[in-house]
Amino acid sequence: MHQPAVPHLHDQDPEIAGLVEDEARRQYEKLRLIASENYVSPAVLEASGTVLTNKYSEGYAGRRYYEGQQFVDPIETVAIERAKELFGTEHANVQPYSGSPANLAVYMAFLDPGDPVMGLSLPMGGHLTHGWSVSATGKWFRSVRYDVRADTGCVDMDQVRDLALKERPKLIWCGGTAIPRIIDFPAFAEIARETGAVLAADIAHIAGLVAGGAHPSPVGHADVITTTTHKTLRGPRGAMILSTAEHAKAVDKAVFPGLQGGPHDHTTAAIAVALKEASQPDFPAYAHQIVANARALAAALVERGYDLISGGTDNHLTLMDLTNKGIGGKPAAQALDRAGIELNYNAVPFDTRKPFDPSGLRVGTGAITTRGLTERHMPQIAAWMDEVVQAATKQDESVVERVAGEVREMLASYPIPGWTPTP
Ligand code: DSN
Repeated sequence: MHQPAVPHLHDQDPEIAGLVEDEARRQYEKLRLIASENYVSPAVLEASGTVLTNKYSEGYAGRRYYEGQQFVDPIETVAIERAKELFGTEHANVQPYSGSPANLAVYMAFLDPGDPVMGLSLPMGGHLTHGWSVSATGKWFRSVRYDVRADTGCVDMDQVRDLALKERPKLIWCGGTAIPRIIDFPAFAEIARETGAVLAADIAHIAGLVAGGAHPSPVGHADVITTTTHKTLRGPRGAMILSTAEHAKAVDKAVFPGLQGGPHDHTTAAIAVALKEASQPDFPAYAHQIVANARALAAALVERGYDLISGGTDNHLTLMDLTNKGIGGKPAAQALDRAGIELNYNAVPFDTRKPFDPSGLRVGTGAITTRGLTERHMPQIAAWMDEVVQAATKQDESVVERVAGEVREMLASYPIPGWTPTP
């Protein structure tokens, strides 16, 4: 039985209740190293599961297309004010359903179809919505891609400037999904200014680090900032767009009515709660601990002979290239998952393998830090990972099973928010 209890779900739909319970146990028993995931607080979970899911609220506070907004308006206003306060921005829109719609809204606000857009290419750590070919953003806009340097694994700012001067993108994206190093927002801003582009910073991965002072902020550099709310920021599945007052109208119009219908008010409430949590005095310690854990894990992996893109990390994530280990990212990730260590296979810069079976693994520390793991646990995690990767090259399932047991045993001392196992 789910703890806290979900009696109505149990009675009404035991099949789904059972699967939810299984997922909760899975999240409890696994060492969750997926860099874009976290565990939200019980308060965020509760806000997500309220009667607010019953409401339609197209429009914005005081300007809705449905009646009955007496309580939804203040909820959305509180979320907006908290976002502005936490990140120090003049404007916030908390309605995007998730990161991809938030990014699409930026195109809608600033570009016309066919306009040039520049972003970090996907296999180099960018995001689909930064103009990658299979995404609507790559099909409907003229996409220009910049890379990381082969020798440093870091974004090639000379190439960014040369390409921007040559291609004159209307929009430049910085940020992405697999960038282990600090994003140089001032350098991007200078290039955007010089070339007359709008600079958009996608801080989905690092928003919690920015809020907690563990990564420099793009505020004051980027014209517009997008972020999901569920990664290091530790909120519900959702997104926000932050901007200067100058762009407020364009951003709001792009989100609604440009792209979306009614906002998900239960998510808005949960975002408000998460933003309150992120503004508490203990949040910076959490953000810095995420980075300390990622650095300790990266160092322990290097010690075991793993090749890390850029040699290490400045944030919550590490990108491992398994080429020298003689195994692809996918079989390694699958063996690690069977061993209770959950992460995702990932392309590495200049990957010679296919995206569905690339050379790398992406590892993040946001979720395990929420559980209370610290630097002292990281050498053990690296040792387990190494044992399993080596075992996977020999198809040795006995190691995988033993590690899964050891992982479960260690994690039993580190509860997860929102679910308690019953014996
Ligand atoms: N899928 C997200 C991630 O894992 O980084 C980005 O969209």
